[in-house]
Amino acid sequence: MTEPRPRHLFLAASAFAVLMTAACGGTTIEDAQEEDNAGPTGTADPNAEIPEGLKIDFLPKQLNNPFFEIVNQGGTEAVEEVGGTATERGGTEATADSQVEYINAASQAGSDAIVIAANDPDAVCPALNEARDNGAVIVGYDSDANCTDVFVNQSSTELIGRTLVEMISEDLGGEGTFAVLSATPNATNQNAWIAAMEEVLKEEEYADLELVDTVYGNDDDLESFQEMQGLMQSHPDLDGVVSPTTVGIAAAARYVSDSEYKGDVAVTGLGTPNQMREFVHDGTVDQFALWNPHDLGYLAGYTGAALKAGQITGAEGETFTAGDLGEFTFETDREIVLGPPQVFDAENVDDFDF
Ligand code: RAM
Repeated sequence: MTEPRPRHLFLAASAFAVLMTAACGGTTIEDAQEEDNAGPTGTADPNAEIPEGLKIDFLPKQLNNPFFEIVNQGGTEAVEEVGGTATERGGTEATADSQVEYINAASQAGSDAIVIAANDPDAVCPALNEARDNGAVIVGYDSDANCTDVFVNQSSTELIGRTLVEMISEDLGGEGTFAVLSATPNATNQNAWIAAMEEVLKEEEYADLELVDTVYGNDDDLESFQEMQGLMQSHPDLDGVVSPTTVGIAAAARYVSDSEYKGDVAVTGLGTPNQMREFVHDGTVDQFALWNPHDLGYLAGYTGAALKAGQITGAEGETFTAGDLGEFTFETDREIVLGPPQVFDAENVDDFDF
């Protein structure tokens, strides 16, 4: 993939995220989710060498999702940089069942690190725990499970929820009804972001915004399109939709751009610039957000290698170097954060190529 040109934005953003995470202090939603996680054990040796030939397996939520294609290119790049072998494993539907099969396959193939975007916080855990017993370290990326060793979070959960609320509020002039078109009902990441949005919506500034419905398109393009259509049938006066998934927002925008609602119903959420560009230029979408998917995969790949090598255990305060992205610190136990989301609009969407 072509690097996003204003890369410095993302790097500056990482530093900002660290500050934000420190400033916000109580990451309550994340903490609540992580109660059952394995957590750091042993002592880190920052000087430990990454052994050659590590087998690192990436299990995205599903294949053929353009977002994960970019994430996993970043992951593969990192693994190649440390002299290992990256394997991407997954099915075409975002289900925990299919992930269990691929976790078992990775484990049987002698995986050193399983890097997973979980489709369910619990259903993948028996298989992941077995893989760990078989020698793999377990890294959550994008969407965590309750049994990972560490989690590579794309951004602070609170900040993503806040950004989503801010965007729909700006789109609606601070007043109106909106619905959420999410991914799968069990997705850890989307559920955490929706919970964060609900918290932010309690603030006085957002008193005139009303979240009237939440529907699930299962990160399937057609299902998401139909859910968007269904939303307009059940709420003909709806003012906007927030879709915190790159699959959902693209389908919602396509539906609205071709309907009588274009210009009337606001569409925002999390999307890739390459998928959303046409809808920004045709006036369907004013703004949307995302992080750098390539960097998320790259950071997750380095995290898997560093964890397997013993450079880190995931304890608060540990630091390691993730190749070109530089140094990262566990600001809290078992979690590192890539950086804050970037907002895209007509002014900057053409500056990004992913
Ligand atoms: C979809 C997936 C992924 C999420 C992005 C924003 O591609 O649901 O998990 O992080 O959207």
